Amino acid sequence: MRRIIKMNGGKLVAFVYLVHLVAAQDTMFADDNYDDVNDGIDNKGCNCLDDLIKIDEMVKKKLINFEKRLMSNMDYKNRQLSKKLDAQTQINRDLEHELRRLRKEVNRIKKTDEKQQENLQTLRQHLHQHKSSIDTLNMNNAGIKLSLENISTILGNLQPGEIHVSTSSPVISTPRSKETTTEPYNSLFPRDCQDVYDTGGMRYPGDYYIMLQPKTTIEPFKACCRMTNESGWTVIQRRQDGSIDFFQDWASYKNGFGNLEGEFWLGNDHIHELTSQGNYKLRIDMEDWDGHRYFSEYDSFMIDNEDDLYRLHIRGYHGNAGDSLTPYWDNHNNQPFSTKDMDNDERYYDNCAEHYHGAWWFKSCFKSHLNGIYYQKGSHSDFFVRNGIQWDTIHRHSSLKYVVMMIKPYKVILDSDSNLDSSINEV
Ligand SMILES: [Ca+2]
Repeated sequence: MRRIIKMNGGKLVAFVYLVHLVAAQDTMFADDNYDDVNDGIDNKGCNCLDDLIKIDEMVKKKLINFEKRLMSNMDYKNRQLSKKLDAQTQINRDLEHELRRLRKEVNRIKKTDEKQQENLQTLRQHLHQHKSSIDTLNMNNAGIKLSLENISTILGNLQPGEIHVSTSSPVISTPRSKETTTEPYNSLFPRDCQDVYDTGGMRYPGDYYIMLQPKTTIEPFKACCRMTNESGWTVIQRRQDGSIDFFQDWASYKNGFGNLEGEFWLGNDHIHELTSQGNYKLRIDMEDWDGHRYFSEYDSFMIDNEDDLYRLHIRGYHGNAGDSLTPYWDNHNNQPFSTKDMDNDERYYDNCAEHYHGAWWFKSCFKSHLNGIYYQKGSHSDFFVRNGIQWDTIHRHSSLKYVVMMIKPYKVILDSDSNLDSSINEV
């Protein structure tokens, strides 16, 4: 047996295993020969060497056969594995190909999307230009109608022989200065949004953006008109999304700030110029964060010029929001305007504008303050901090979601609050 082991050298472990396997398979044979050998020892003498040689040859044959079968089986398995590997490789190639195709498709869609975005942007620009052109045309239309009316008035007042034709002067004159306001008003521009309505422009309800020039204004300015089926409101303030900071100084409130198409304050100078043209009505539309809508109207509204600190003159409340501008206590009527850098309020120990983070016709301090902080969802960090957009008769502590303040001429002469004649559902 040792000889057999030496013969197979490096395959020692496999060989030992195989020998045991063969020996096990040939137990009967070995047992028979063992008996013969024992018989020989006992009865005929020792024939062990011949038997061992026979066993060795037999084991060799079996080993060779086993090795052949094993190799054959391994070849078969290898071929099977190769086939599977080839198939898997092909699948991988197909997947890679599909992945490349999908990547190309994604890139193509991306490029198409970018192109469409560019086209959309271009279309938006064109639309904006068209809207501006339409606004300009409407504005010119209103201005021309006004000018024609003025020319008709002038011609009607002229006596025969007073007509002088000058080829060097335009038919429509340039806007007049404050020094010439005693002469007939003949601006190219409407004096307010009701003027636009009255002259036949912009009869479809909605917001329009046009140039206005009140009677005493030297330079026309752009304004937002909210047209209804019955009239044209000039918007002087709007809060709707908190995009504009209303904690501004005196100069900003004087000249106006913000975005006319979003949130803005038209400017105290312009509000004074507009409301100095005659009796004006103020309307305030409001909405809270529960979706409830309110309005307050005042049939007389005017503010003084800067020398008089834009003092508020207001009366004639009606509406469903309650009167938070002219109540008995903290009546805002006749109060000057205050900002964080111009304390005109009646609270001697504090600056209401700074304390409540806004600007208003504060007294000591307010029953309404529509220029406070815009709180998203109306929530305050402190329930008792009243620095939001406040209208006390709606709620003393929550902040409003939406506010628009707008004005229009109102022809009724007010003798007292009891003789008011207006519709509370006009808008
Ligand atoms: Ca004060």
